[in-house]
Amino acid sequence: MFTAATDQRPQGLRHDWRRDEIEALFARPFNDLLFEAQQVHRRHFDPNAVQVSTLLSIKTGGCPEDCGYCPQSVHHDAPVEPEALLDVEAVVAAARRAKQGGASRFCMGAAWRNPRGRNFERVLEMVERVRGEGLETCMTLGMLEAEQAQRLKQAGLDYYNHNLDTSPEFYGEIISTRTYQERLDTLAHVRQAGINVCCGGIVGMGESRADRASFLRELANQDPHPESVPINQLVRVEGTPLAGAQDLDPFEFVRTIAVARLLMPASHVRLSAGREQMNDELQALCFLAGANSIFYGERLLTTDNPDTDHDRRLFERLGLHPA
Ligand code: SAM
Ligand code: DTB
Ligand code: SF4
Repeated sequence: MFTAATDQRPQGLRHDWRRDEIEALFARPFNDLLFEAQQVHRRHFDPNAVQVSTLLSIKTGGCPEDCGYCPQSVHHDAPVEPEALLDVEAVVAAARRAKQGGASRFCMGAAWRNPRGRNFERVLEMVERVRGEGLETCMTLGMLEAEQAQRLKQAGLDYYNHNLDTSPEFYGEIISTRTYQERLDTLAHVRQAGINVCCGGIVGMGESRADRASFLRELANQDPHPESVPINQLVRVEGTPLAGAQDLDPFEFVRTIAVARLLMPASHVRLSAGREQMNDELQALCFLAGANSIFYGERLLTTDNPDTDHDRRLFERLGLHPA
């Protein structure tokens, strides 16, 4: 019932979406859109199971890229103290704590344009050791060469997170130091190495609905779909160019989740950054719209995530359980 048994790849998935079709989904009455997304969700997943990942910043700040949303860029003046790459033992200790807290996947993020030299050797060791603790592993280290992706695979990496962030049309408003095509190239290297792809983006950066449709089209027209699709709501950080971005209508955020669910029915859609700024009712609507993964733990990379007690209580109140 939940996934097709034969070739492990669910049947009937589309990779040829047009933007006008996706915009038509966005424009549907809210109740119709959510009902349909929930129906599709139930065909592929246990509707009350939510995958739980914990995030750790293994190398913080000092990043040479100029992503307009990001507090870790050297181009901006956000209150983030740069730190060197963590020791392997510190990462393993954090992974153990995450597992005890109930996480099934441990995601490690580094503020790099791309990994290099001895640092790359150290992250390979982190992958091996964290996997040895019985957790799924995920890394986000910036751009990868094909050979680096293969070495991460050999070390046992399960997922690589690399986001498209927004539509190709809006992208130039946000980032100038890395092209959209470079992102697609890294994703191809990850896919070719046989690592699961975690790829999504950010909404609430001042993009239009047409941009949100175009961004989801880029994700959904990848074949196969990314296994994991993080939808982040912009966390506005003082000192970044997007600190003063306009509020996004919360229902528009829920619609984005629902459309992602309809376009990529068998992928995990992660209600990612921005939960700390949402109330419980809005998060519940996101789960109803088809979100089935979260980051659990009181910190994202440099910004706050909800308290773990609060999240445990939210799961209880909604009858959700970790997948
Ligand atoms: N440096 C690597 C890279 O960008 O390729 C990996 C780490 S980077 C922080 C991972 C992702 O976090 C970004 O692609 C972006 O989607 C998300 N992110 C960063 N800052 C954010 C913010 N203020 N609000 C929401 N999402 C954010
Ligand atoms: C993703 O899409 N969201 C996570 C993860 N991938 C690495 C990062 C969110 C970062 C939010 C801002 C911060 O804490 O620095
Ligand atoms: Fe650097 Fe990643 Fe932040 Fe961009 S999103 S500035 S690449 S850490």
